[in-house]
Amino acid sequence: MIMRLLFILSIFFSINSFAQKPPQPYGALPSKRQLAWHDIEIYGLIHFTPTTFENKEWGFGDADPKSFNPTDFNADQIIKAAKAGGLKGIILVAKHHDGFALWPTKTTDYNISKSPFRNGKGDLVKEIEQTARKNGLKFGVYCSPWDRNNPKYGTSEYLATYQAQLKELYSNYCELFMSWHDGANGGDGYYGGAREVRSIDNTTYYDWDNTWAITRKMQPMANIFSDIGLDIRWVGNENGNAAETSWETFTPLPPEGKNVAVPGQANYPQSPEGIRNGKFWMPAECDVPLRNGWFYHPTEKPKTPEMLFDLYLKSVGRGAGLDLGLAPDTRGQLHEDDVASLKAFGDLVKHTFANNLAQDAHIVPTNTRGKNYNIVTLLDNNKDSYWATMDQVHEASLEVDLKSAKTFDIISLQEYIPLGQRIEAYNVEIFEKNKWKKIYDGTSIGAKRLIKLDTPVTTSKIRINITKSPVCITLSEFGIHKKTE
Ligand code: FUL
Repeated sequence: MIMRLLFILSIFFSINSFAQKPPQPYGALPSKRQLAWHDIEIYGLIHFTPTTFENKEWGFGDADPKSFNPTDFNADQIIKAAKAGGLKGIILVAKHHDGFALWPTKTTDYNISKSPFRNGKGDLVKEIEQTARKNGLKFGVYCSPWDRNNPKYGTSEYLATYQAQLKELYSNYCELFMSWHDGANGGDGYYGGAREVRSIDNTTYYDWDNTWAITRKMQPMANIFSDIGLDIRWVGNENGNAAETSWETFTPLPPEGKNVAVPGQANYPQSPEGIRNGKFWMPAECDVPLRNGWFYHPTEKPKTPEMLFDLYLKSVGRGAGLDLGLAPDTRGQLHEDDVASLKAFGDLVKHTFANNLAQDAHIVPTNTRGKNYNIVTLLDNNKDSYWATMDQVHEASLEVDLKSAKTFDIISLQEYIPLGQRIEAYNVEIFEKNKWKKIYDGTSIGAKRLIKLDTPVTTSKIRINITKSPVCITLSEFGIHKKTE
């Protein structure tokens, strides 16, 4: 009798503990550095070099270093404005295509020490870095591989210079969250006075495998951005939006007629959407300037807070990141219009998402993996806890009882991405006039999905139906919100 009881108990406990094992991961998974990047969501990209003083977008590389002479540089003003906009990181263009280094580099004379800035004793990379950190923002660098000033550009000697520049930037500015590499690859330039066109073979010239090995070794938490990764891919446009369906995974493929996929030669048509079941976790960064250009031009105006909010929904709200270009003027500060726009945008995001109208809801799922994966975790404001279904359950519905009628126009969903991107299709229904009415049909969720309804709806019950997943489902957060006016 006792033996039988023990046998039954052991079966009961083994079933229960089996049921509560975490789901197996699915597909390509994010690394620790990528997970940290997903948390940042919005960050800024500062362009401020002699090109600002020339009122151009691409400096030729021939501007006199003395022209870099901001009348009232104020890192605090720039960083505080970024912070008010909700930005959680800053990438500084430490060297743009014009080749002017904003730090006192040993690699070229074309640098800040030859300018009047701080009487030739300045280091603008340090000033921005330290101010960013003081204000709680992460810091990263952009060092252009193309260099229109350097006489060695186009020869085999230049790579050592570029790699030495990266090493300086990786050594002197603490932990970086990003190393940003644009895909501009040669063309006309000053090149030490030669003033000619220099083309390079971008499949080999920058030796990316070895160049990025330096990044990995010296800055293991720096996400390498380029048009094809390694960690973060370019979204394929500079408008600031990912595609409606947006996968976190990607497989860089060589363009037609080529046999290697390298930065500057990606399969761009697939970049906005990503590739379902791609070989790598390589989420999209949506880079877009706050104004029209990346550099400051007095005739331009910043985007309005409404436009920025829309971009936020179409980038962060599609599992991507938003990288907003900030352009200090010739004083070395952000224009007051930019400051105002950033602040209003930051407030709009903050106030809209401060209040989850589903906070007190009662959610009933059609399946749950066990008590460690309880549905209440969807409302705990902690993306590290999650609800999951049993292994064999690949479809599920969540009925959300809001307890009273709520008016909202944004629905927020998050998958538990450390276990991969799993969900492929879902829809949302609301209970209206005694029946369920479908209001949205979706595909990808990933790190975050913000569904914006054209007009607000009022209801006391919502149903989320997950209709397609190759494996059991995970969700970490759910929210409904009303965009503030
Ligand atoms: C591009 C560059 O060519 C632009 O000048 C700018 O820096 C943008 C962010 O990246 O590749």
